[in-house]
Amino acid sequence: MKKNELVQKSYEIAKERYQTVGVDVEKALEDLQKISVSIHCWQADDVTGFENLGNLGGGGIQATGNYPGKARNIDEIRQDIEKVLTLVGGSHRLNLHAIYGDFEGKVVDRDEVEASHFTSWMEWAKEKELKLDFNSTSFGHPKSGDLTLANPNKEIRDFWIEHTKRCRAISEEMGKFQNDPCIMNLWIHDGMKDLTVNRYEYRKILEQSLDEIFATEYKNMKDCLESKLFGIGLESYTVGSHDFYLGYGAKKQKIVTLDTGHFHLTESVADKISSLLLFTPEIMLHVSRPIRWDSDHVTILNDDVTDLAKEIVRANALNRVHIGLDYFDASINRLGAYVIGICATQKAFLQGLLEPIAQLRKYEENGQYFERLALLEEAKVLPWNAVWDMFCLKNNIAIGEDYIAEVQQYEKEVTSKR
Ligand code: RNT
Ligand code: ZN
Repeated sequence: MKKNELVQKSYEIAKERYQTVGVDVEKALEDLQKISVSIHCWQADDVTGFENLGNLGGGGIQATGNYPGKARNIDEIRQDIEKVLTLVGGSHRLNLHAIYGDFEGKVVDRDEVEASHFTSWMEWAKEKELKLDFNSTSFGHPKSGDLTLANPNKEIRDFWIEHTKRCRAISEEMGKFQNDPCIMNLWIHDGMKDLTVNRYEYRKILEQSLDEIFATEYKNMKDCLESKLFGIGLESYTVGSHDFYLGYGAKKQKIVTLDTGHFHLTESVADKISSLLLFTPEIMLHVSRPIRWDSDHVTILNDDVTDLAKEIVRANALNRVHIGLDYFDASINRLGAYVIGICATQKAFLQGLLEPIAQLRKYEENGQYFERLALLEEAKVLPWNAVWDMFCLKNNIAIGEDYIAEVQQYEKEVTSKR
């Protein structure tokens, strides 16, 4: 039997099987189709970007590995993303960092970036039916040091305030151009390697910098703030901790970004969803995979990710959660890494959408906790994979593992020649 027929057949059976637990598979597929993933541009080139400022050093972030074929310029990144889009279903977004501007060989420092440097991205994205999201970039620059927006040194702080303000203005232009809000994420690495006696001071400075940055109100962009537990070289203290941004976000009604790699390893990020939904306007996600620490391994389908997706679906909050990816593995085929992470995220949401939630809630209402636990267990092994294959078939993309060969082919023809 041909693969397509096999998929069709399994799907029909799965559909009936799901009916027995009151789940409408077609509705789940429709909903999955509408979920877009904000694809991070930085997996394509190990967070290098296109600035022409020379070898920056500066720290704050690090990709490890030297797998051949990384994108070396704007055309190659676009080519790679276009290829990725042929291998995944659904319509998506592209998440750009400020260092990925189209600087045309010119030296443009971070306090000089402007919307014109992103015009070609906006036009390209429109052509590819992608919406853009954006990020300020405070790492990898001589002025990055240990402290940027929280730096007591006014000159350095002002430099980063100027950069971040400009990034908001760029995001506004992107949002206007694409007629859909551009989500701008702010992550800074600010912290201390060793014990500090000024925790309060730096946080106070950061609060003031943010107030200054957010003084201008925009209509076509949305701000989000990303915390972190610690960074390499900054192990003792992170100014922008989760408590800090949670407080700031709740007070100022800003979006808080949850990067799944930025918490204690036993902490449940899924559990944060419902609280954030109550006190902050929306949520931005960086779906990643911590290994021992925030190692930014490729997102895979694991309990952390499915729990997260299920919580969002259970809270009926798909319209309030922006789903982005964040990892940069330089040790394997980078394009394949994209496909694995995007599909894993979609699969997690599909599992959430296929949950027999009505029955589970009935059990809970009746205090039938054995029944609830039993059905939760059984739901894990219902034939969601047949529905996933159907999603691939409907989207006219490689089914299941078939993308492996396509990635290999692209490597042979394109990336291995770089
Ligand atoms: C770093 C943060 C941040 C970055 C990107 C490149 O720990 O997760 O989101 O990964 O901005
Ligand atoms: Zn992140």
